[in-house]
Amino acid sequence: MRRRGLYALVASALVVAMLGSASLAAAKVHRLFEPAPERVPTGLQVDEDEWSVTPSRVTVAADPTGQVNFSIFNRGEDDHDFAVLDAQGQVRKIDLGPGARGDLAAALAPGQNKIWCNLPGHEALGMVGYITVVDQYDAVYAAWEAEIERMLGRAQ
Ligand SMILES: [Cu+2]
Repeated sequence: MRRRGLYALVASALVVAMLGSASLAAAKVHRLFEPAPERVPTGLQVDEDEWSVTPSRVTVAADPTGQVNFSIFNRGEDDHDFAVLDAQGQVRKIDLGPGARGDLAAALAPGQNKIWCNLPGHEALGMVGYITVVDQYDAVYAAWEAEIERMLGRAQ
């Protein structure tokens, strides 16, 4: 990861050299570091209904405690639950009566994660969805690198 920081530093120096105008370059380099690239949200809302499970966003990252935070709303007329597999492969779930809201925090494996209603037959009826868990650090540095590439492209 230290190499990425070095890359950012070298790229910044390149931008300064290529732009020629010190003040303009300073402004552009400043933009590299402030504001910081947007962080990936660490929580999401999930709507459940007959028969769907709908996440408010599909890409999330763990919070500083290592957990993804779900806020679930059963908008349906029947009982449902909300289930997700944690990083240890254990089912984590919360029961939700009609109109009920609930929160669940779980440490999830990176990559695609299934979220579903674990009541018998409900998944087969459509109560299933997917989210993708990304690494916050990698995502922020990817955004930085993309910004550097964009700036270098503009400077040429
Ligand atoms: Cu259900």
